[in-house]
Amino acid sequence: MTDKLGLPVGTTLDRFIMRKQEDFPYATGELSQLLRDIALAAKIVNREINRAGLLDVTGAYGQQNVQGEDQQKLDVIANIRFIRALRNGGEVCTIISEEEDEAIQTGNTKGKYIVAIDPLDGSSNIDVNVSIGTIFSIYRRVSEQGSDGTMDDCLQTGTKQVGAGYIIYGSSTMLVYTTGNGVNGFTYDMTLGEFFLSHPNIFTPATGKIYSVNEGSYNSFPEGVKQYVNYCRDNEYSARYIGSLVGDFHRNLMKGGIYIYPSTAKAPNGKLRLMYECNALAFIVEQAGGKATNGSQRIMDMVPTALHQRCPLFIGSPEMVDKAEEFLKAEVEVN
Ligand code: P6P
Repeated sequence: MTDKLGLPVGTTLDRFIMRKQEDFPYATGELSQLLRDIALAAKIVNREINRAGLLDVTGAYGQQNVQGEDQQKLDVIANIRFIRALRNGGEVCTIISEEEDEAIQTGNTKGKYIVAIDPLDGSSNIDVNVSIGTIFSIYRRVSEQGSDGTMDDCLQTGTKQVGAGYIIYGSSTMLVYTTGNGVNGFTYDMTLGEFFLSHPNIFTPATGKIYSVNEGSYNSFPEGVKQYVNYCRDNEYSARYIGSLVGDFHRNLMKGGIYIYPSTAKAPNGKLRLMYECNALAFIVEQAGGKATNGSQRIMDMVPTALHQRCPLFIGSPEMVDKAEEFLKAEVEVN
């Protein structure tokens, strides 16, 4: 019976980061501290989300962001919390946020890192209690320390990421991240205020039977996407689309599946943003054995030209992404 007593509580995120620090290309502790800063903000945002129904923080904020989307109150709150945590942490010189038109200079001119972040993705789901998430991407600055970050620091290809991750505020709150040495998932224990390692070395199945796409836009999909959706239907795949990228992505990562946001009539370049949604999830999925393209090009090879540029996204199990691209290629050959 005594072997049940004193069971270890598990590995905290902090201890995991310290143990893995030797894996970091720049093992001087700054990236470790940056990850801790993100985890702190995630705990605060998690608390705000969990109380949303009790405080007057649900619903629209009354303004639009640079995307022309109605900001939700929690979008603004999450944006403030993450920017403040990264500014106070001191490791980040510049932040690209979905909620900010321009890059934010933190004043940490000696900071070595740039963070691109979607502070709260899927926030329209907050009022109906559907999972939402934070998505982040970390780059090392290319300019000299001692001044503000530059556009060259911000507009780096996804292959230059030194870290990426997401927080999913779902039935449980999880932080999933990579620093280029595999993908690990941590579940938040609110009673202790700690993230504990719960999903070590995440690998996504090579294929699956779940496809995530908004079939309401089917009529304006490119022909190849229509053909792939028909292929999924003919093979009796499961359609799972909750309108929250992090929720759909995480489920597909764990079970196998594909998420597609193609070009549509309303979003000719796709809806998702390259810098703080597509690149971050592409880094994670590739580290987990998956694949992410824009339908023809590897997401992480795309050269960014604007902070908030959009791109089509095909991401998930590699064999499913390849199959979708087969239909897209056939479309090109026919045309
Ligand atoms: P649609 C949320 O706004 C989001 O960015 C993703 O989280 C989600 O997958 C997608 O947009 C939903 O967009 O056009 O299908 O409603």
